[in-house]
Amino acid sequence: MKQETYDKIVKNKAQSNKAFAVLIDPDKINDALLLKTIAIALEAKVDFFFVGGSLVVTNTLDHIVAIIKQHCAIPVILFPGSPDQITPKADALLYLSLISGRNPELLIGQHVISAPFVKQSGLEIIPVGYMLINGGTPTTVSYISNTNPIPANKNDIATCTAMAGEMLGLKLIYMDAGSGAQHAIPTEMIQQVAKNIQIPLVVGGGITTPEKALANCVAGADIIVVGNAIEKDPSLIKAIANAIHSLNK
Ligand code: 1GP
Repeated sequence: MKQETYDKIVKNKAQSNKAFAVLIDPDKINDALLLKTIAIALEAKVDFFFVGGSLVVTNTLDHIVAIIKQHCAIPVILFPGSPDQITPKADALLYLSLISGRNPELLIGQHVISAPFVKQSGLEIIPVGYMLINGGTPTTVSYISNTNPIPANKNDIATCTAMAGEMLGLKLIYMDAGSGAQHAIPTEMIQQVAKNIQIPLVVGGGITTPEKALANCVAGADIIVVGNAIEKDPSLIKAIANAIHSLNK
């Protein structure tokens, strides 16, 4: 099985280097904006593109990934809201199990149904323990997934959930307050989770400033994901990338 993208993530972590992933939601982008975003991302040395959304109503995923691959070598990682959000043109797939929730469909059910199709895609598969953290308002992902997010002040629940995910063999923990969250995940929670797992930690949802991105990295996040804020102001990419990469050797 392919492992190039995951190896890159692990190597970054081993060197204590922090990475920045720009999230592209296929519903919220057009070709012109995508090309502009790619140009800025190249200049800012963005590490990854994540592509996906909890509700994708357009049929442009394949097209969007093709355009990114055509214009740059930044790895494209699918972040699917459902098993049909897959294209073999990407470099890797976040194979998400929603371990903060108790909806069996999103823990294993949909994986069983889509397994042959996912395998056939030839994509690099990265098994991910996906954890929703309460970001203040109900987000699309908590509504669609029909699960309760972990309360933002319950650091122990988040930590034990991440530890269980690691011991189950998942390769990455992704803590997400949900796209457009009112409050990003508190740094104290990130710190406690990061201290208790060895696998890389991805943090996203409601991050809108370089300061918060930097604070999350100092707290122990290995990859910061930003979508919403960048859609509104693509020039933020440079400032956030600089903040995150300022910690790297
Ligand atoms: C959402 O973590 C991502 O799943 C990014 O969130 O769009 O709020 O940056 P934002």
